[in-house]
Amino acid sequence: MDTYDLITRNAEEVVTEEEVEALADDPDEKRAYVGYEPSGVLHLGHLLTANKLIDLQDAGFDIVVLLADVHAYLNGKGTFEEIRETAEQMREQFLAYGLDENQTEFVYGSSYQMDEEYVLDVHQIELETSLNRAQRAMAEIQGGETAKVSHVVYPLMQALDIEYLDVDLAVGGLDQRKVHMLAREELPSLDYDVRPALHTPIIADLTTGEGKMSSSEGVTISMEDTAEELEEKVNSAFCPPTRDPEPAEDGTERENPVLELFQYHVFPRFATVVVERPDQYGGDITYDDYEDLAEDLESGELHPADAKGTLASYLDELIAPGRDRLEELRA
Ligand code: NAL
Repeated sequence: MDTYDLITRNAEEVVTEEEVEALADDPDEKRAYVGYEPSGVLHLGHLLTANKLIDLQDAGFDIVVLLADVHAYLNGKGTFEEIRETAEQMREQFLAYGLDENQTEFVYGSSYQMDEEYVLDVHQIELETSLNRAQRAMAEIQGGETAKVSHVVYPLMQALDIEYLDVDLAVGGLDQRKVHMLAREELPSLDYDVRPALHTPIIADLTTGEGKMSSSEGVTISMEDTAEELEEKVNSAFCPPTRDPEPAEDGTERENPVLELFQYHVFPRFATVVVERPDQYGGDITYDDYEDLAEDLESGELHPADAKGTLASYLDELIAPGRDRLEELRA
C-alpha cells in the first residue's frame, strides 16, 4: 500500500486530499494528533481513531495524544482531580492497545492551556468567532438546549490546540468535523496556519444498525468486556446478509454493524481472518480482505452466526491487552 493510501484508508473524510497528499510525500518528522476527553475505560469509538494513529505511525508520523483534561472539565465530566486520575489510566490502555511508546507523545491539555499566552489567544478567538458559529461547531459533541457558556469555549480551545501542539494533521471521528472546519476558518485570523484533517467513520448502534454506537445509550463494546460479554453483545447484533440494509420501518437509515466492525476494527489490525467452521458446514474459511468477507456474507457462503462468532473472538483478542492492563491498574 502506498503512503497516501495507508494514511487515508478507512477515513470517511479527508480535508483536503491535496494537503494530505503533500504530507504523504514526506511523512517523516510529521506530527498527527487526536484529542480525547479522559475516560476510565476505552470503548470502540476511541479505538477507531487509535487504529488510524497506528496507520499513521506505520506511515512514519509521530503521534501526539492530547489528554484533554480541561476540555472534559468544560464538558462537565467531573472534578478536575477526578479527570486527571482517569487520564493516566487512559494512557496505559492506549499503549497496551498497540500505540508505539517511542512514537507517541501524551500531552495533558492543562500543561499549556493555563498559560497566559494561550489564555489570551482563547480570548482573541472568542472575539473573532460568533456565538452562533461556535455553537454549531459544538452541536455534535454536546447537544443543544442545555448548552452552557463552557460549551462554546470548548471548540475554540480545540481549534487553538492544533496550533499549540504544532501538529501537521488533525485526526478525529466524523463528529469532530465541525470543530476542525471552525479551526480552518478561524486560525488564519490569529495568523496561524490551516492544517488538514482526517475523519474516521461513526459505527452504527450494534443492535439496531441505526444512528451511532454510543457509550451513553445502547450497547457499546469497551475494554472492560470479558470474552463472554463480547460474545453475548455480538450475538445479539443486527446482521442481515447485506452491506446495505433496508431502512427501518420509520425510515431511519441502517448499516450492518457487524460488517462495519470487521472493516474498521478487525481487518486493519489482523492480516488474515479465519472463520472456523466444522467440516460438515464447509470447514474453515480464511480472508485477507474485508471485501471478500462482505461478499461471502451477501452470497450466503458465510452465515451471519459464523460471522458474529468470528467477530467476537477477534474483538476479544484486540482488547485483551488493554483489559489485562486495566485489571493490573485496579489490583
Ligand atoms: C478532542 C477533544 C477535546 C479536545 C481536543 C483538543 C484538541 C484536539 C482534539 C480534541 C475530544 C473531542 C471529543 N472533542 O468529543 O471526544
